[in-house]
Formats: sequence, C-alpha cells, structure tokens
Amino acid sequence: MVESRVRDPGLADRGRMQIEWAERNMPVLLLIRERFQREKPLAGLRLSASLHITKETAVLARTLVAGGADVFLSPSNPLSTQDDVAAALAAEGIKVYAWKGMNEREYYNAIGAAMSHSPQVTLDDGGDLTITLHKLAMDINDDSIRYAREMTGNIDFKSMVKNIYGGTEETTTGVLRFKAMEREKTLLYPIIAVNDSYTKHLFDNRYGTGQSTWDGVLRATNILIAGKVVVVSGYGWVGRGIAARARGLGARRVIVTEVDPVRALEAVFDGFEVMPISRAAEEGDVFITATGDMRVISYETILKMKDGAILANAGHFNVEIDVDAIERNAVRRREIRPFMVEYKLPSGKVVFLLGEGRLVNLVAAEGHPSEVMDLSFANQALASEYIVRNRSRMLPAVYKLPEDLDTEIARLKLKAMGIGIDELTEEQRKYVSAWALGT
Ligand code: RBV
Repeated sequence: MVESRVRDPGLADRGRMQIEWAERNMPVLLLIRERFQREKPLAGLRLSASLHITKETAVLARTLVAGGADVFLSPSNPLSTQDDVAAALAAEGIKVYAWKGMNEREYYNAIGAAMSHSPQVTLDDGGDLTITLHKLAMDINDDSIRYAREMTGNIDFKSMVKNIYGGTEETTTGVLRFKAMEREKTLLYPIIAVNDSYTKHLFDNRYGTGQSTWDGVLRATNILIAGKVVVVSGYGWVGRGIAARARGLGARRVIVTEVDPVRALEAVFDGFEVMPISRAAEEGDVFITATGDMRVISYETILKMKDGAILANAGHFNVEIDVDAIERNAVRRREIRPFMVEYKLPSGKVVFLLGEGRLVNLVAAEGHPSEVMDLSFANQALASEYIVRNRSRMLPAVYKLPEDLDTEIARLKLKAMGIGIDELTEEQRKYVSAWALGT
C-alpha cells in the first residue's frame, strides 16, 4: 500500500488550527462523531475518498476514523488541496496523498494510491476515483489508467470491485455520470448520491457555491462587484446561488444564460435578465459558468467580449470555458496575480482567466465554508454508515439517502443553531392525511 505524501509536513501545526476552526462551525458532524466514537459502525472498514482536501474534509475524515474506519484520502481536483490541512492529517496518521498544484499524472497517481488501499467503501466528488476503478475492472485503458497503475501495481481489480460494498458521490456532475452508468448497466456497485439529499444541494450548491465562488473571484482579482455586469451561465442550484450573491454584492446587472425553458423562466421571475450567451458576451464584465456541460463559453463567444472581460468557472470540471482554444490562439500570456492569467488575443483585446478555468472557489479560495459543509459531510458520514449496514440489500444502482436521515440532519442543524420550530398537533396530522374533508 502507498504511504502518505504531502507538500510539506512542516505545515501540520498550521493545518491543525484550520481544522479546529472548521470544527467549531460543524456541530452536526461533531454530533455524528460522538455517536460514531461510541458505536464504531465503521469498525475495520477500509475507506478511500477522492474529495477536495480542505479543513472541512479533514473534519469528515476524523469523524470516519472515530467510527472505526481506516481512511485514505486523495484529492478531487489537481488545484484544490490545502497543503497545511493535508500535512496535519498525515501527521495524525490519516493516509493522504495530495498537494496543491498536481499535474495530470500526479493526480491519477493519487487516485491510484487511494485504490492501493483496497477500499470496501469509496467516497467520491466528481466520480474520478470510482470511474477509474470501473475502467480498471473493465479493462478500459487510457492515460488516467496508466498513471493510476503506476501506484497500484498489478492489483486484480475485477475481484477487488467485488469486495466493494458501495460508494457515495458528492456532486451533481458525478451523480450524472453514475446515473449514465446505471442506465448503461455498467455500474458495478451501489452508489449513494449525496448530492440528491435536500440537506446537500439546497444548501451546499446554492449558498455554499453562491458565496465561495465570489470569494474565489475576489481573492483572485480584488475587483469591485458593485457597478459590474455579471453573466451567470446555468441556473441550477449553483447558478441560482451565484446570481443571487452577485446581486447582493451590488452588480449593476445580472444576466443569466440557460438552455432549459423552465429554468430560464424561473430566472426571469427571480428578476434576472435572460438572453443567449452570444448576446450576453458583448455585455458582461464578469462571466461565471455553472452548467456542468462543455464549451459553454466557446472561443467564438470569447471573441465577442469586451476588452478586459473576466472569466471563471464554478462547475466541477474545467470544460465549461474553452481554455485550450484561448491557450492556442493567445499572442501573449501573463500571470498577473495568483490564479489570474491575462491572455492577449490576436485582436489586441485581453481576457482574464481565473484558476485555469477550474472550480474558482476551491482553486482561488478555500471551497465552501464549514457551516454548509457540515450538512454535506453529515450526509457523507451517514451514507458511509448506511452502506455498511445495508450492503447485503443494495444493488449496483444509484440511491438517495433515506428521507428520514436527510430530515434528521436538518433537525440537528436547527437545534445547533438554537432555532425552534412547531410540531403538528394530532388534529393537524389527521387533517393533512385525510382525503374526505373539504369546504
Ligand atoms: N466542496 N467541498 C468543499 N470546503 O471541502 N467545498 C466545496 C470543501 C464540494 C461541494 O460539495 C461540491 O459539490 C463539490 O465540492 C464540487 O466538486
């Protein structure tokens, strides 16, 4: 099995303080940790995760360890690791193979390292770990597999996959990939779509990304949002959050681009302008993509933009902005500030690309704040426990976490926040479940 590898073990003390700070704001996960400590539901479980290595993920990892799991962490993105946190985790004996600024080979080496742990449960964000495992078990070969193999040696993945109880998936993009595999009957073990819990997507995707995306844009650029024209591509939960917060920061206009008529209409009724990207291109100062699809901002679109336009992506993969085309065509490339590159186009105009077109919130800032990851990672912890307890009944399909667990997470969060709510009276309960009562 591969050992831990981090950028600088000397950063451990700093990392530990970051994790402590996160713990203060993650009361639900700490409650789950207390119970895990007592009940050890994950005793002896080998668990490998591909998650952004952040202070919040550290709180989750400690919780899984409290439950008895043997945890191996690999990153979910080449640029999202917080090196101090990775150092702190390695120092406390949690296996972690991650540093900020990996190349593609190092990234898939890390995924391979996580697989060399022979996991019984996988935790994923975006699906890279699970899908690499599937490719290996199905004898599909590409660069990612060659790089992963450099770390795994000749493990027999066909039999390894048979020993996997199940996995989880954190994000929309990953869930879409797993649902496609379920449809094509290529999924080899059950997956719990954490993203589909209400206490995940309604909060993390909307309020987490809504705030952390702007945190990333501001740290990278230090521009004033007041007075700007902001273009948000995609009006799913993530786009809704980004657009709402753009307005809160004082953007002069917030334009939404969409392909889905219902979502577009919703954006209109929420008070945003909606237009095709070809037109929005000419009007925007700052462009943020949040669609989960590719080439949403094509090179053609970029050519229509104003001099000095700022481009960033908040979707899971770096495919939404055509970065390759910018790289190919630019006549000059200068890194002006960390995570902000200026490209001069043949026309003489420049555009600024943030975080290489990768998730700007995790690359240029620290990802979502702890308060919201408390909910997402409570789902991850309970999903891991659920898989262990229910593995004999689960098929290779995409599952949701049962609604009572989802509701319980919301209840615990409200309690931790000191907010009380009402309960149905017996009479009200009867009324809402009766059909015969009318006017
Ligand atoms: N995300 N994790 C963090 N602070 O650890 N921040 C964001 C963190 C997750 C979030 O749940 C989202 O679904 C996913 O990153 C996108 O890759």
